Amino acid sequence: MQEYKLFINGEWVDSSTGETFDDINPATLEMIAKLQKASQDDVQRAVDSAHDAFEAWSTTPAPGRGKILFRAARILEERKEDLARLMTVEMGKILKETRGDVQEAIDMTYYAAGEGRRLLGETTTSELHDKFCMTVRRPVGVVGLITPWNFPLAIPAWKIMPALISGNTIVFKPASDTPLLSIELVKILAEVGLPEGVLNMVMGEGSTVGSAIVHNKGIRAISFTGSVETGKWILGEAGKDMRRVSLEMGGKNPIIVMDDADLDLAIDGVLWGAFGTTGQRCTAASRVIVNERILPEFQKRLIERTKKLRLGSGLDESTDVGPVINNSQLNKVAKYVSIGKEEGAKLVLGGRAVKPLPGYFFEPTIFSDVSPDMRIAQEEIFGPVLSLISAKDLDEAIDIANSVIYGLSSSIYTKDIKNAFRAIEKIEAGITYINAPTIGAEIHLPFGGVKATGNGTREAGTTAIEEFTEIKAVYFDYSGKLQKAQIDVEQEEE
Ligand code: UN1
Repeated sequence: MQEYKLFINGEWVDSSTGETFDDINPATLEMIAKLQKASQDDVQRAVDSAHDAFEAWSTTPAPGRGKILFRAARILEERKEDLARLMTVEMGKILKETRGDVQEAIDMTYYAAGEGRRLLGETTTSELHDKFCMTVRRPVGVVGLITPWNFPLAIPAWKIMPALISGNTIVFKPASDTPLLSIELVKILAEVGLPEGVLNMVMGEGSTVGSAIVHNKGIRAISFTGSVETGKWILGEAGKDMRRVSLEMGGKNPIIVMDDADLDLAIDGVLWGAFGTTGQRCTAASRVIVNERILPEFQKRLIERTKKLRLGSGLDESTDVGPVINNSQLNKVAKYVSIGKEEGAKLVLGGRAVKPLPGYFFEPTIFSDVSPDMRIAQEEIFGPVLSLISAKDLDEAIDIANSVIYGLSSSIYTKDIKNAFRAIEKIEAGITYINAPTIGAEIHLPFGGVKATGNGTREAGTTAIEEFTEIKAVYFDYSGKLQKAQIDVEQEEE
């Protein structure tokens, strides 16, 4: 059994705890690797190494940093199929999706590499003569990156690549359920010449390793994707030392289906949005808000199509839905099914854990007659459970869409331009799709949400650089005399 160490200062080193944890294939329950658990001291070693590397890395011209990223992107491309297969074995989602996950990392790596020739600031005018004004971007310093298990390569790349191109050095903790893709990514970056100490990886539990990152004052900014509870806690803890935090947390993402929608298209979208990745996406569609006039027909056709989804090993190309990640997620999904029944929603499909293989499988599940205030319509389940909610018109559908604490992704199926623009204007979310499901964000657009989904920051897109840089305003006075802003300004003649 392969045992993996921590990556500190350019080397794979033993953790100081002597303890390990297991990496399990969620479809078969086979153990695939052992990972060393870091201690608080190990985190400190990683932070020290990132500090030592900062001066040289942050002063390397950004296009030079970009060259390293371009090389990494090419290797990711060459190894795409192997990485996708490894990801399916470790995380469970089907090959089509793990290939997409790797592709998302490739896209982000190229995009960030190209950003090395931009990192744009602004030049602007001055109120005074012979004075030049501009903004420049500076790296934040040592940053702490904490990533989830559902996108084992894409989300690490969303964070690592923009942080690197911006000149930061990194202490990175991947999710304990899926560290292997992060290990591969670290190996690739080392192979293409990332200097030692620039990227350090520590593994282990959130309560020890994550907490040590959050509390380490040497880390200037933290970027976290995960649960609302953990995100709130991080914001509070890091806030005590006024350190930057960017959070991307859950969703209870709605798809609104209007009575003028193309129903087949909407059903295709709902199936993909709700049951893709076994519902384990922040962006997964977990509520479908359907116009009451078409609800019976929609429900009938949706159930027929959902019944055809095949559960099984993600390595089998004919599988549609893989396992959930672990036993505690399986129990959580089962618990929400019980809650839904107790609340009086009607279980119209699925609802049970099943065993096509020894692992953690749960049937695609649909509840009808869900009222918007039920817990299954309010709380993030992060599994293959969909709630159907009836709405009499668009206004009511939007009110229902907005009635949750979250605001990440959203969607509307309609052929009416007015409905589409009303949804864009009124739905409280960071992302709105028209005639497409809630999942499938592209890396060159901002990703993130409103309300409890985050703290206002956005990842990816041009905002990726904002997340990892400080802006400095520069005033360059070449008049050779003291000029006072606001005071020495020429007044217009009355
Ligand atoms: C997530 O679930 O945390 O838009 C990220 C999507 C993917 C990213 C999901 N590109 O569904």
